[in-house]
Amino acid sequence: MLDQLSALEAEALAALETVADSGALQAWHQRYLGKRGALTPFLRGMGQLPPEERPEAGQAVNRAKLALTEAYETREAALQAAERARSLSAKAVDVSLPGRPPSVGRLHPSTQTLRRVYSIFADMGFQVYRAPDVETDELNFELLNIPPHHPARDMWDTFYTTREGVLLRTHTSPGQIRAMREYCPEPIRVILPGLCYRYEQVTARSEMMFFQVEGLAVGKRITMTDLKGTMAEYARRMFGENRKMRFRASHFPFTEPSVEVDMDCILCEGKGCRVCKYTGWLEISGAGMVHPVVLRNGGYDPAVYSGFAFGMGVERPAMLVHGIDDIRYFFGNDMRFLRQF
Ligand code: 2NM
Repeated sequence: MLDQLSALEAEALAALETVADSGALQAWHQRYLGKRGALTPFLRGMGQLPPEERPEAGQAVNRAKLALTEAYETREAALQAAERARSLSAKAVDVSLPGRPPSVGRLHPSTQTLRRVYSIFADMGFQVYRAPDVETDELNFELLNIPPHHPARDMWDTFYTTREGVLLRTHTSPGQIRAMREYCPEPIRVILPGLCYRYEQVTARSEMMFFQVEGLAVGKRITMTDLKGTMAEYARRMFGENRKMRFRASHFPFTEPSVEVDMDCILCEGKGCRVCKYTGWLEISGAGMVHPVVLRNGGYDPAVYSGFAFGMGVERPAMLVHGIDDIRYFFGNDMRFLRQF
């Protein structure tokens, strides 16, 4: 019996050598180690042996079973490794190829310009004040010294809503009233950025929706020289050193006196070109000293307090700096445009 056992073991090990894939390996396992495999009769045959031979025979069978099981596991691991190696070389991955670049977003050019403006005015002590886009007629016009039916209203073509007295703000000035009422009687320095809306013909030079930044300083001895210094510092930081500026008399209902702020044309250095319409000057802002009526509406006594205010577009300076010739690109959502900034 022991001879038969070792003959079977040798046969099984030799057969295992020829097994080349996992299917053949399973067949081998069934044939030698399975329930009805070649080893089972030896285990079953124990009972027929004389009792004194049983321990030795039992140990021999167990040893043979262990040896075959170990050989099976070794072969199984070797086959798996070979299959993995085959699949790796067949479906090769070239790890030296460059990866797929993740698509990275960017800030809208108006946002980039706005952030430069915030930074410049922050250095002069102005904080950003946020106010709603949907406003009342009272805040957008009346408290800014623009009464109903006054001809000054023709300066703003307004989007009215279906609710009486509610409109889309035509400028960020209603936020100035909100800021004054929130902080009075403290002195304030705020800028108000945000979208404004005007019911206008859309052209290369005017959109129905645009960004504006207004500024406001209110205190006890604020004068027009403070306004001029603030505008000059802004122009230098935004458009470069050695910028020249000038004030021209103008009119706004909420300021008195009112001015237009010009700087020398950054494209022709003041010599005259198509962009500055051969004047050598570019208009960068409207401004003035806050009208006493507006100061009072904001909660300040105009006999004690004074202030300056200014308002300017955001897309226009961005167009100048980047040489963009049509304002409609800003809200056209065309990636070919937006990707350039
Ligand atoms: C401008 C030009 C001039 C302005 C005035 C005020 C307020 F509320 F303080 F009176 N806010 N904004 C102002 C003054 C705005 O935009 C062209």
